[in-house]
Amino acid sequence: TANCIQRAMEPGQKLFRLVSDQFIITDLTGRSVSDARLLYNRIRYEIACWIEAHQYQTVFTISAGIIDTKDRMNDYDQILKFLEFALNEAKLEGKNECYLFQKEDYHAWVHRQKLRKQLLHAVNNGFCGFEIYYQPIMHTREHSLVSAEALMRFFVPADPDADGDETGVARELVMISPAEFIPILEESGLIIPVGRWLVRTAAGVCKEWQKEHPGMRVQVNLSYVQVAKTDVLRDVREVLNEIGLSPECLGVELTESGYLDSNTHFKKLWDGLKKNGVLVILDDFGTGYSNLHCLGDLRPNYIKIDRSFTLKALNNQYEHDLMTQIITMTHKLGLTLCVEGIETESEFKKISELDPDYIQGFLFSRPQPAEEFYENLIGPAVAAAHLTA
Ligand code: G
Ligand code: G
Ligand code: MN
Repeated sequence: TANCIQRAMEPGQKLFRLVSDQFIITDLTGRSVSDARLLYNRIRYEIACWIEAHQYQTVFTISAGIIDTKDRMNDYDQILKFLEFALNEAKLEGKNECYLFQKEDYHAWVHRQKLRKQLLHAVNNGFCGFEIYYQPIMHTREHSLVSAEALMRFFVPADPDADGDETGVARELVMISPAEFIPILEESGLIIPVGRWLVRTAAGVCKEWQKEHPGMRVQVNLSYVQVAKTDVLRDVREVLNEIGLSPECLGVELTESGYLDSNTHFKKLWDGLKKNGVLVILDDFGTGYSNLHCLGDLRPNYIKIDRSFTLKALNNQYEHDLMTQIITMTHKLGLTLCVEGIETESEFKKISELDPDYIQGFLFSRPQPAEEFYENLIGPAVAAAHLTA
């Protein structure tokens, strides 16, 4: 390998072996990053020739991280750290690739590492930092509360560097978006304990709410990692038994992502949940793979129309007609339908004309903590029930 690399090098460049199969090439002659890329391509060519000449008895890839040390990088340890990161990024790009070091990428990676640690710490400390927010799902015609979607939130202390406040006073908390932390939970497998905790907590909260608002339901989102790696059906049944919540008061929202389609766990879980009376909900309908074939293959109890589709239907006649037909069709199939992402009265009016069963959106309420949900939604729902009684 070293010989191949050396054949590709230019005068003034130096080759060092770092450890095992890692090398460092330095160039202090003032050549540019594009010269570094050219060098990388020549190395790959030399190695490809060597492999070919040896009848493919050995095959390997060559990944490279490139650092431009012109911007005042002269700390050897730091450069090594950056190089390790850069090489790793190249490998993540699929190997046999080269990656040019970018400070922003490095900082994003450091941030993710920190968040990963905070998530792990939270899981090991009674899920402290995790919160569940609830967003109401309303009956379109009756304007009444039917269910709540449980949505995960994660809070971390504000960065102490940001405000320089070292007085020991409890620091402010900042909320991390699930779009950011759920992928990390999934990668690390932590989604499994956190997901179990969420189902248990949300089911318990729903049971409490039912004391005042009988028939109240709760809906949880499941990610494909949970489906693939744990026995979700067993977990769900255990929780329902323990809490004493009827299965039809728990909804499980799943998104068909193409991956799940071919997964036997997924079909088994889906059918098992249905057989046990739990509501199976096809989330994000109208995006990605959550499309017509799912209605046939999966036969969900109910489907949720994604906000992106709702927006199109609000702004375009053709999409509006399409949504009208989809709602008519799902009703003919005996399925329930929820339209997501309604933010204003005028949107509500326009979408109501299509007669979807349920509506979810900021118009009724943003996702909020259980106590606030209780005050703002359960209370008024109970009062309304008394009025009609
Ligand atoms: O609440 P918000 O719009 O920020 O959520 C962003 C995304 O995170 C949504 O797609 C939502 O489905 C997802 N999400 C929120 N809570 C959970 C959860 O508990 N489990 C999983 N798998 N996804 C969640
Ligand atoms: O992917 P999923 O359908 O689970 O995403 C649900 C998310 O959609 C919730 O986390 C919620 O924050 C978000 N959401 C719900 N209603 C609205 C809305 O009216 N407008 C916008 N922009 N987002 C919404
Ligand atoms: Mn959802």
